[in-house]
Amino acid sequence: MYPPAADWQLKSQPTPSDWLLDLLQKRSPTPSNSFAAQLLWQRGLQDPQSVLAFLDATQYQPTSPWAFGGEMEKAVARLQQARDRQETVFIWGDFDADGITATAVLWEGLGQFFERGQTLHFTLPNRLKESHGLSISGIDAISAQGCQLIVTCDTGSSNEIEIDYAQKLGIDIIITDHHTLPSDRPVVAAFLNPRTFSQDHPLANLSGVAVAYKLVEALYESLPDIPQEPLENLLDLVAIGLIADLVKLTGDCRYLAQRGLARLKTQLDAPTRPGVAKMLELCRRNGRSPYGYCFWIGTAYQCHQPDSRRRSRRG
Ligand SMILES: [Mn+2]
Repeated sequence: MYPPAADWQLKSQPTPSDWLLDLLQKRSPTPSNSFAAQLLWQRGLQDPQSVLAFLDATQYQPTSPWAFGGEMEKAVARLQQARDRQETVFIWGDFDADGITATAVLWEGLGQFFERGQTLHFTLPNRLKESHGLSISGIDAISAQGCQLIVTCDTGSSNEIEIDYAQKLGIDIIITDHHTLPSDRPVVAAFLNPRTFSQDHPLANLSGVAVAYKLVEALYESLPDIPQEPLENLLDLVAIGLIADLVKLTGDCRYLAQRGLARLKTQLDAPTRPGVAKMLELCRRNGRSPYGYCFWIGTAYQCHQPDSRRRSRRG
């Protein structure tokens, strides 16, 4: 028996304005740009500035990290306090591609302000034995190492019990995450989660690595004389996490992914991350696109961890 014939509901097709066809024709002279114009128009790109920003990342006006408002101010103030007091800070990451790149972004980014291995450390759940998110046993372990502040990435929003437990041990927490919001804001030093934005906000779809990047960006803006490395050096990691996590690439997500892909390509000629450079080389040999690079790098790790799919997402 054949399945019933598809009953397609076709969206009405408004006609794009002539200026859009002219603009596309100037940028990319081809016999017809009408399909591209139609697609852009239907995606809501209906003024020259947003079309130009879509086509060229350098024309996009990125959103300030301070769009997170008071939560970003609290996060930066708490990190500055930790720095002034020489506190022991732990990054608590996650083991998927977004979580690992987020951990690396905080390790390198916060590492400009804290001494790695001395006042700054990181911890990741063991994928084979543990699930996503904060855990009592993990908190015990880092507490024994003198932890006074945890900065989560790609996880932590719904870990109410573990947050409470950490605080009883005298550990403060900054949550950076993009997973489902709990019914009440957790009682933490700062809570950065883009789900608090309206759906059409340019930061609404940030993945874990991109939230971590915005925190580092705010810290760079607050203490501009301290970092030795340019913030942009982190963008290749941001692109990998954003693309592998399959978030909707609109607004700042698309901008960060575009800039990150450009940065990632430089790893082929002038590698600063040997592991990433090696994976890129393998991708190139297999003829993958730059977008495919990120997805492949992200999923390569999954392929070697076959039990991961049985675990539920909780963080
Ligand atoms: Mn994620």
